[in-house]
Amino acid sequence: MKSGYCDGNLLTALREARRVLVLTGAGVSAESGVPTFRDSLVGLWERYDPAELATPEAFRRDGALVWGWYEWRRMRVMKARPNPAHLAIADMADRVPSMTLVTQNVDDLHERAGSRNVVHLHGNLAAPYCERCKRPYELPPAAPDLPEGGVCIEPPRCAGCSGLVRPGVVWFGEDLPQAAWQAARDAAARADVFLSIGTSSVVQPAASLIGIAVGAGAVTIQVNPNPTPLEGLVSHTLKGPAGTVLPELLRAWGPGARG
Ligand code: BV8
Ligand code: ZN
Repeated sequence: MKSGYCDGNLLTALREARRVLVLTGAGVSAESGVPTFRDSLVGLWERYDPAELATPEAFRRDGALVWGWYEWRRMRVMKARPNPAHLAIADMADRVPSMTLVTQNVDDLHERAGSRNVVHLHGNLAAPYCERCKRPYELPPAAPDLPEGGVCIEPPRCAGCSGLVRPGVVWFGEDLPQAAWQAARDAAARADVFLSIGTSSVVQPAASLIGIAVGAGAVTIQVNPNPTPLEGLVSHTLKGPAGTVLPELLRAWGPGARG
């Protein structure tokens, strides 16, 4: 079902919402210049399928290729700034009694936009750790200075056990962090409004959250310039870039229950 920003049912649902769940994907960071998961395969990595490179097997096979890819992506995130989509999502939290923000993104742009208690389902680029003893690895404060086409970088070694340090993300084939996944499922089961923003909704189990919310009777809204498998399932689709759609939606929404 298509909607404009000023669809009466949609605005009433937002204005009356008590518990809102927002799920974001890489599309929310796209307008900050952070390539989406698929767009990040350029230069050195362009011949790889992301689902093949973001795996423990790839890291074992060629740690320098994989560590170099994550360092290049971390550099892009550190040079990026939150965009109006991140800022609108942070603002949304002040308009409803309870909002849970769950992200599939591994960047910290939601936090830098002012969002708090962000639930990261797929980990975080800024939190690498030793694959052997799990000791967190302290990254240098400055952004890496890497060529745009990317470069292979040997993964660092753990100071405690000299094991290999790995990116702090959830790779394909790895379980999601238990607490984060539980929090996301609880929020989906209790939400009266579920906003799915900037995600292709193909990666599991994150993509199953919307089904939990629909089953619990939530009003569901997706924001994406492109079609996704959620068409026909969600109550409302707002077609367009999140950096434009979300500020417009907040203007139509008004100050909100707590505004
Ligand atoms: C697991 C971290 C067991 C790494 C990522 C069932 C069926 C089939 C397969 C599976 C299945 N269950 C499990 C699997 C296997 C697999 C999977 O889902 N495979 C896919 C390929 C089908 N899942 C796993 O292995 C997961 N682990 O299942 O363990 C288990 C089971 C149950 C419960 C617990 C455990 C682990 C998955 C996590 C993988 N790691 N990220 C890294 O980043 O390097 S996933 C990664 O890809 C991203 O985090 C993102 O979530 C996903 C997709 O990336 P993108 O395409 O870039 O982003 P997105 O999908 O969000 O799409 C971009 C969207 O933005 C597009 O729609 C575009 O139109 C839109 N857009 C663009 N510009 C804008 C915009 N939108 C708004 N505004 C804009 N301006
Ligand atoms: Zn170690």
